[in-house]
Amino acid sequence: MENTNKKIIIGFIVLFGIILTFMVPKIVKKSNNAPALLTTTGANLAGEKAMEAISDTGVPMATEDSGLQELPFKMENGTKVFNLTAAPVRWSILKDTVVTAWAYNGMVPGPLIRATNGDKVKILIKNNLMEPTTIHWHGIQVPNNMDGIPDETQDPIQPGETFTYEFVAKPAGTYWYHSHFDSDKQISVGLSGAFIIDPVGGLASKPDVDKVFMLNEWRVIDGQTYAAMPATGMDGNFFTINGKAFPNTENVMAKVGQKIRLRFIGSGQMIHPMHLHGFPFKIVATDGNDVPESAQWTKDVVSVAPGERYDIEFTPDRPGKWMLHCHIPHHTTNDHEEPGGLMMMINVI
Ligand SMILES: [Cu+2]
Repeated sequence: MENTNKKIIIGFIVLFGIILTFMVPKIVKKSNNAPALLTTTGANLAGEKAMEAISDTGVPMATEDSGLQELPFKMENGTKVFNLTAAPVRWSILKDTVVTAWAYNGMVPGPLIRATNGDKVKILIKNNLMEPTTIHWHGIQVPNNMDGIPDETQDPIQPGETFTYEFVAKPAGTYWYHSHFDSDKQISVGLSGAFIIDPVGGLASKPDVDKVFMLNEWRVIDGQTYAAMPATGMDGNFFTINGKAFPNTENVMAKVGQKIRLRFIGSGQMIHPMHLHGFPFKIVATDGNDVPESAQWTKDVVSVAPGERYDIEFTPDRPGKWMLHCHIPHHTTNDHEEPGGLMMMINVI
């Protein structure tokens, strides 16, 4: 009898030991990995502020109706001089949906800066925001003091100030520029644009159609704009290609047999697997670098992660209205209603 009791007690101790060995680390691990700050605690004032609605007080309606317009330049002593101004603007992403954006030159995305490999460029940025800012030239091989990192490579550009970035545009490829100050908010509400550096003599593949598409997310609740910060639970509920949601996205027009080059730029905080109906395409450049022909993947979906660029090329062999869209179905909705968001048509005649 005593032996049986001992056995039961030992059995319990062993069982308890097993539970301790296997369960406790899991419980501890789970709590270590828990998203402790899904929103903010309220003690983090800067965090609270970043998650507030973007102020629309006194913000004018945009006078431009499309983003990424090519930025004119002036030639000064062999240098191409471009001017940017960062300021808030009310921007229409759909007929009945207006966001409060922080924009370069009053458009979303900011202007398309175009240069030829080896050009000397100077870009003056005037800060008309209520907060400091800087610009990072993503992927372009600039000198370190032109890299746009606040407090590390330059002083933040204060409201009212102008800063001059100056570098040689190289190498050829698809690049983009964006704020590097409080980028969680500033990029999310519009402070980015495309920067294309053409090879001397143009692209070897000689496309007939060459378009840039910047992919973004927006969070609009009760008419107020918030920076879409998926990592905080502040998901986007609108999704844009070049600052417009479907059906207001632009269409690509082409003829059968023409070569089409599309350059995707992931300028938001989410990944977008872009799917083309009708034709496979080749990935001809990644992050501004040409892919050798023997290494070009043939695909009908390309996932564009934040910061990435993919240049694709294809030649339609039959006419039609061919859709191009993100394959995360939520991203093809406008505030949860399909169709919308990241959809557009390739109209081949
Ligand atoms: Cu998507």
